[in-house]
Amino acid sequence: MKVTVLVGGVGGARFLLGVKEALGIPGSADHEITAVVNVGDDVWMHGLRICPDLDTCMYTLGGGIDTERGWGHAGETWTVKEELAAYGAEPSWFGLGDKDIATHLVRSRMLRAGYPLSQVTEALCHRWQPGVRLLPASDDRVETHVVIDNPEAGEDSPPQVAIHFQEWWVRYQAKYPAHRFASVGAEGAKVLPAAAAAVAEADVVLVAPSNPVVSIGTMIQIPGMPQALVGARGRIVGVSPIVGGAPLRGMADACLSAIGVETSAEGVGRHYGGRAKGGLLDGWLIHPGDSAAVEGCEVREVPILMSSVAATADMVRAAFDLAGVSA
Ligand code: FO1
Repeated sequence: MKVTVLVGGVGGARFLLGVKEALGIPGSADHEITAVVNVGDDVWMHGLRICPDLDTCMYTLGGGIDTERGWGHAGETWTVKEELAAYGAEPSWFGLGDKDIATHLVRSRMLRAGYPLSQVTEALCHRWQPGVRLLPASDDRVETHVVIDNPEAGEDSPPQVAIHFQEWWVRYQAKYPAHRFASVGAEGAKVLPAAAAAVAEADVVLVAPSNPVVSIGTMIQIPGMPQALVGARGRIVGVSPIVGGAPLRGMADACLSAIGVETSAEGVGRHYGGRAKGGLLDGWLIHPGDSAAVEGCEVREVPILMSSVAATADMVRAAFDLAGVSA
């Protein structure tokens, strides 16, 4: 069976562990998983191209993630970060670990040599063996920037500024309300052809419980992706990232309120829309106790807390069942 998963960062990586478990990977040879990963969080820092969601998936699936943080290497050290701070080299608010920097050095050198991000990712994955094909949603730059009230507003400075998503997320912990999100580069970008094909040809497409605005939302708007989703031969089933009116981790609520969407399983389900009504979803999994009516989409209540790989695998099997497929 061919399974394609739309994923963002930490939540998406944990979800992929459950998809592997549900399909008996590694081991079974008659299933393949393709993860189409958000590139909107990607950023140039200190001359290095950092791809947080691709790296989080690669490290998590390859067994190198720091499970406490959910990002970066296990057993990390921060010597280079301290040295950069000693030089006053900004940004100092972003946690670049020594081991993680090796990944960014290899990636940046390959990008500068002209390799597309998809080939860079394939090369990095030779080391990590994630057991899942990791594809960036695009080889092009499509960065999420956030419009906020200017933190240093003065009489001659603009009332609003656009900052990179990472600055909003990491430096400011989203404490400045986002007026809107801008996908810088989206107009000239195109979906990675292999990612579009993976969506179109899959027996089932799963939408991971990632941030519906800045991970899933940005990805499905990349030119070419909507067409792939409309033409997908398999059913498209999503898992709510919101349980009991709150996100399980991260700050999806801050993102949802910025676009005027209610922070609830129903709000997100309606935001994605039912596929029979021109939206994304054929099916929508929500947690017991939540309720959601989404026109043109079948909603089911199953436990969706990723409390263990086994629990996540159960949720994935429920998604397969809702999609009318079985491993
Ligand atoms: N998240 C933080 O909250 N603080 C950090 O200092 C930080 C550094 C970092 C470095 C590399 C990387 O791949 C991810 C990193 N993240 C950090 C996580 C990242 O900002 C978010 O996980 C994603 O961008 C959102 O999914």
